[in-house]
Amino acid sequence: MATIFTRIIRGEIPSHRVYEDESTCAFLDINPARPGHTLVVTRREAPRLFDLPPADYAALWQAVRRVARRLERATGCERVVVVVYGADVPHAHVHLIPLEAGGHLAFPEPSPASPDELAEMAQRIRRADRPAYDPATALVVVDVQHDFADPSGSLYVRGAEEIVPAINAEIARAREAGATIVYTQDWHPPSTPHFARDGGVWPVHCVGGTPGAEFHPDLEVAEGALFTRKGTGGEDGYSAFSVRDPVAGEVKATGLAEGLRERDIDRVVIAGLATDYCVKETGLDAMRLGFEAAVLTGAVRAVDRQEGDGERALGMLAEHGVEMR
Ligand code: VGL
Ligand code: ZN
Repeated sequence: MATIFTRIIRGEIPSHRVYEDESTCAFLDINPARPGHTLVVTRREAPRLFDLPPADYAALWQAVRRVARRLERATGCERVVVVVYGADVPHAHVHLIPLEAGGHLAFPEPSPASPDELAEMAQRIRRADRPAYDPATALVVVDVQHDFADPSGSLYVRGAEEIVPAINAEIARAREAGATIVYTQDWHPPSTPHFARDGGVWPVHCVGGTPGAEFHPDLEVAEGALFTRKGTGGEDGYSAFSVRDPVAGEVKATGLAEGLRERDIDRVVIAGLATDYCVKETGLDAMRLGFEAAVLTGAVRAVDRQEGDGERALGMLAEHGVEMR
């Protein structure tokens, strides 16, 4: 069922709208704590603010500032108080409340805490980092296949065989913590515009069913894992989440996102090959799709067609909010 905010945004319930953009909408609270009390709401229905995909989250805070500036000018208030309460309506939103000079809003029942209580709480918060792996996390092992990972492979990525022990160690850690392991494989037909001889850029590699597409023989293949094959229909399959027709440009999902969501997985940790292609695209897609993402920087290697491509890919992922581990 649509939330009351969605119904307001759709115009099914009347409101006094003061601002809107592509991903947010702001309207007056009908029970204002002060005149001008405004709610800035995401168009996307997420029950809680901190569950929003990064792009919606960033857009919401941009809108908060724009609306706050308008409230300052419109009401002549001294400051705008920002409240994220959320227990009222399960649809991500922020309250903006104009406050006159000398005015204040009461916080709920403040009472002094002892230095010991404060120290204990501060320590608890500092240690509350999410563990490296948990049941809501998937370790995605990208394309650790013969043609990329073995020095005799047709698209050998320099240093690839060195990361296999590190990946195996991560797989063991992840399984211990109840995380899901996902293995991806580049899996091309014998002829595809992905290959140089058919008009693309790459030497023939990872042809489905041939030894070149097999996992590196030292890679641990865990029981109960998910497997994703990319490019099976002749597409470019750089991301574990989507493939793209190199001629028509059409993008299709691989089904991995749905598979992860079915398991209530909200974070992916990425290792494997190659940093500047499949690792990069997998990380960008993960963020786009609303997953948290991390890259194991010691367990990836780059093609580096241009010197520095791998480093630039990591920089770009970090800019998009991917954790570098
Ligand atoms: C990849 C180039 C071509 C990869 C796949 O796995 O990164 N790179 N196909
Ligand atoms: Zn490929």
